[in-house]
Amino acid sequence: MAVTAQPALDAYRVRADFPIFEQTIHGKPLAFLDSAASSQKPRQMLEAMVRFYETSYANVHRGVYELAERATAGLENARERVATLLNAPAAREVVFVRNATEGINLVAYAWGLSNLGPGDVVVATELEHHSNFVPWQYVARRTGADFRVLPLDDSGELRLDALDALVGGGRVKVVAAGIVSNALGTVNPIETLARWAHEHGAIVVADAAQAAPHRTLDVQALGCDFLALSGHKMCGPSGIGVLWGRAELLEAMEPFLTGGHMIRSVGLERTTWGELPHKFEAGTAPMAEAVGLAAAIDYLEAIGFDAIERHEHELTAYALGRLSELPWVTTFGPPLERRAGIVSFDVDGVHPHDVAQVLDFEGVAIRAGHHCCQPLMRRLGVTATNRASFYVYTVREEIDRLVEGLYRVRKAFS
Ligand code: C6P
Repeated sequence: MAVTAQPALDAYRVRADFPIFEQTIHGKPLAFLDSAASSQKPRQMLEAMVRFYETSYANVHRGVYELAERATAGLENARERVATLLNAPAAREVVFVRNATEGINLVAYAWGLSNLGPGDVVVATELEHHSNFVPWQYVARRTGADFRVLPLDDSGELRLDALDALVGGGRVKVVAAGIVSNALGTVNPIETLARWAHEHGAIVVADAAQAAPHRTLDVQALGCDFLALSGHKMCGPSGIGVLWGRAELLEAMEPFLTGGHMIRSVGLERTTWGELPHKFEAGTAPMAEAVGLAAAIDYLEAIGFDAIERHEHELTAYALGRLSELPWVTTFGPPLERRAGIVSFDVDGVHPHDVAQVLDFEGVAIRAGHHCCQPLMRRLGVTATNRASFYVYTVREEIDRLVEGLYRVRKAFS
């Protein structure tokens, strides 16, 4: 009797939760292969936000009436939910921000401006998204610290062997690294990097924008000091992200944004700051978005992060196999074992924007460009790549349609 391996998850059933797939694009079913840019939204998350707006909406942490209390409970329940997701020691270490970019800027400004100076070294990686590269480069320049970049090997993996030489005798204060690369899918050895950083007295700022949607994260096991993520990449709404930070670091930091809600008391001469996390949450909170993010986390956990990771691994193996049938396609990135559900590739002689446009007519959405990773593009010797990225609702047929579309691209441009 033939034994068939059980698929990690039933992506067709999952897909039915996402209203976006009920339409056609250019008369074709939608093959959405751009989840690394932003994910689609399940009905469960959308309904949670509508329910909140219809039954529990008011400003939070201000009113003493029933609705305000319900809204505050929604926001604070979401904070607890995120803390559990990340295995954070305390919910007050979870700061709601707009997105991962804002979370990293918060650390760069509020920690970096007070803790960096001449003689200090800030290390980012050549693989980094601009969001965990530019803020550090900028704050290093503002403070007189040295900004250095950890190089990659030819398959797009971090050259950890170059770390010691990179800092030389310098005083390394920050190591900024992504957990998963958005451009190549490389899964970085953050734990090893964090051990090295801590031995040198540096803090580790982990960019989890591409990791949080797809894998179990444990800030204590990772050993990082700060971690940032975006809700919109993990089935949640746009407009909300998370910065997690170790309480003692957050407590010692100056605020990033100032104004309403983040204060303890305001006087004519001087203002004092509120407790964590409020010190970092100036202005009205993204409360409906927080409720949506909590529902998205519930949704992903019900599927299971192990199943999600296995599903994406199977799809990536399939995609790499199918693309290897096309001798005029070059793929970039590390071996399958150290790669998440992202495949970057080049089609001989055709600019990625043209590739993406032809594919769009076939209903296939991919991203083409530098993926906010210009230092990486330079390292690869290209200005842009095509990128297909997978998620819980991705099915093999979409990868087949990508490959069929690439034959059309080839035909159109040969
Ligand atoms: N990457 C992509 O297509 P924001 O925009 O703040 O939600 O996320 C920024 C960000 C930070 N780090 C990584 C690793 C990312 O991938 C992203 C967003 C999108 O790859 C848009 S450039």
